[in-house]
This record gives sequence, structure tokens and C-alpha cells, in this order.
Amino acid sequence: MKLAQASKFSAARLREEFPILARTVHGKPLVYLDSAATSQKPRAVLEAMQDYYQRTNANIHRGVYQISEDATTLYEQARKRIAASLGASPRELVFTGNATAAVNLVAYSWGRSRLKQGDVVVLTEMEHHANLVPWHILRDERGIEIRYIPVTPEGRLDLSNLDALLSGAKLLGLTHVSNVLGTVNPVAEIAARAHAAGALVLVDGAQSAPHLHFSVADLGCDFFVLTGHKMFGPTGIGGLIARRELLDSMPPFMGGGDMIREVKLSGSRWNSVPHKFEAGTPPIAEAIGLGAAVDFMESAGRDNLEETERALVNEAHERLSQEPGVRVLGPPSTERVCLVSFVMEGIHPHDVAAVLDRDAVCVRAGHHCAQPLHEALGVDASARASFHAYNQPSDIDALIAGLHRARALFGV
Ligand code: 7TS
Repeated sequence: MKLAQASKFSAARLREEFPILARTVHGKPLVYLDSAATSQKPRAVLEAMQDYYQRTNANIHRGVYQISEDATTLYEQARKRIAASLGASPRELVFTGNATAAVNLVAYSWGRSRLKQGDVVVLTEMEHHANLVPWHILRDERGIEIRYIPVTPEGRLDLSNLDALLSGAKLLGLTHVSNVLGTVNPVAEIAARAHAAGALVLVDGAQSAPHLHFSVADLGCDFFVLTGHKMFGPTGIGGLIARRELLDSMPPFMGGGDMIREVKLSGSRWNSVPHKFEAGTPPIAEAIGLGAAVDFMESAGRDNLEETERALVNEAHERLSQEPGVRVLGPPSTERVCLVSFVMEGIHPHDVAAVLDRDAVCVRAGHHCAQPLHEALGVDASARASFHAYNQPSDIDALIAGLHRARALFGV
């Protein structure tokens, strides 16, 4: 990757590594402000995947021939690099299809083997549906109790009643960064309090791993879920990071090839972790792509990426806050990363997004799979501009100009 050779980080050079950002839509330059939904992919990721398919494509963990062994090595090396980038050991990283699959793995395997009627799981009102619905399914099936940490009108977790909520809880599940508010939650502090109450902690890192530089160990959680496509990687690959003994003690979630040590008609014995949780042919090219994405972030410098993005989010937050008739959701920009959601007086978020699309500005509108959070904030929907380090200040100009056009068009 060229950035690795660059002595000094350049945001403009980073941007050039993303081929899609050079295209036009409706005859206008693409302004991509929906990275919280999925990030764009750098050339290094596209090339790593294409190279795998062109030179090494074979199934893994089973071939005795060279290219199968090479594919296995590439897949397991990707696991090592991805785990290391999050301060974890490769044996603690189970590859899944995405963050949703990782939460479901915990709910199905850990949840169904450990939770019985009346057991308590604590979640927050800020969760993405991916960390709500699997627990709702379990509640309907097992009769567990779910309690919620409320959100303040400013978009922070209200921790004033935390100890009471945690009393008797078996698990606390919370998002590290809100996909609607950008709020960075004080996960380490909350995890310590949950552990003191005897609960395990699941952290949803879908929005934090792409934007913040941290070690999962420092969060003090037991389960951490991530999704590759928001961190410059391809779709179809995510992960669950969990303590080794915890994974060892959990039953398999899905059964099939590769997750077994031995199968007889009378029964099966499981493979060791993480393979015990990776039944069937895994997303090989996708894991390799995510490994390349992690290398890309590291060669650009995680701190450089964070700094570039922080400046963009600060500016977007400031300018949107000054717009008449615009209500920005969530905390000040010092407490948030990666995105700014807002509502405009007199114009539905879907209409805002549709007007912006005419200028090739891509934002998401709706409840962003966080319906309870929108309800808590007293809005049906919002528009959301989200960033990665490949965005540039002129993207914010285009966003603001689009909002002015929307206001003129709707006469508000
Ligand atoms: N958790 C959070 C906090 C998320 O933002 C998302 C996706 C997920 C979990 C699920 O990730 P997946 O890869 O399994 O789908 N969030 C969004 C979003 O905000 N807009 O589109 C997807």
C-alpha cells in the first residue's frame, strides 16, 4: 500500500486509495456520508480478495495440496492480524458473518446454555436492533427478564440507577459507540460495575472498531463483537472475541463440517476454539479482505485516521448545529465519533435524504435499526451523516448546501 511508503500521512492520498470515491452519480461527484452503514473499500482490500480468487482459491483446513494449504495460511494469518489489531489472541477470535451473527452466537450458545426463566439480561435503550432482538427471542423462549439502561435527552447513558439495574443480572450487553448518536460509552467503567455485580459483559463494537484505537482487553468485557464491512473490509465477515475459557465452556451454535474433531453415527466431538464455532466453509476471501483492511488502517496510522475523522465530525457537528431549524441528536462533539444525526423542522428525514441524493450526497434516513432509541428521544426518524477518514471538508459543504436546497424546496 502506497501510504506505507509515505513518510507523512496525507488525507488526500488516503482518499485516492478508494476507487469508488472517484465516481459520479447523477453527473455529480459522489459525496459518501453513509460509512456507519458500510464503509468504502480501499484498493488494498479489493486486490487482496481478487488475488486470493485468482491465485489461491481452495477450501481450507482440509486440503493436502499446496493451494489449499496456502489458503488456510492466508485465512489464519488474517485471523492473527485482526485479533492483534484489537489486542486479542487469535484463538479468542471466532469469525462470523457480521456483528449480528456474533451477538446471535452468544445468545444461542451462551444464552441458551446458561439462562433460565427469570434470569436477568441488562441492555441499553441505545442498542442497535442486532443487540436487542436476539435477546427478545430468548425472552420469548425462556422467560428471561430484560432491563434497560435509559438514555438521557442529551444522548448519554443514564447510569444513575445502574447498580439497581445490575442487581442479579447474568449479562450486560451494550454498544461501545451509538450508531445514531455517535456517543462513546464509558464501557470500561460500566463493565467493572457489571462484573462487581456478577454479570458478564458483551460489548457491541460494530461502530467503535472502525474508528477508535483500543485494546479489547482494556474494555474489560467478556464478549466483543465486530463487523468487517464498516472497517474498510468486505461484507460477509465479522467476529466474536471472547475469553478462551468462556469459548471453551460454551456449546457449539451451529453444527457441520470443520467444527468437529470426530463424527460417528453415535455422536460427535467438537473441534477446539475458535473452529468449534465456525461450521461449514467459512468466508475465506472475506477474512483475507478484512486482514488487508486492518493492515491498511495500521499502515495509514490509527491515530492519523482518528484525527482526520475527528476534525470532520467536529466541523459537521458545529455547522449542523448552527443551521436554523436543525436539531442535532446526541452529545457534544467531544463525546462522539464518526457521525452526526439530525432532524429538520418541517421536512421528513427521508425527504432530506432524497433531496441530498440529487446532489449525489449519500446519507441514511430512518431509524437506523435503533427504533427504541428514536422513541426515547421523541423522534420517529432522523437523517444521519457519517464519516471515515476518506471524507473531506468539501463533503460537509455539499451536505450543508443540500440542506439549504431542501429548505428552499419545502419552503421552510
Ligand atoms: N451494532 C451496531 C452498533 C451497528 O451500528 C450495526 C450496523 C450492527 C450492530 C449490525 O451490524 P451488521 O454488520 O451485523 O449488520 N449498523 C448499521 C447502521 O447504522 N446503518 O446500517 C447498518
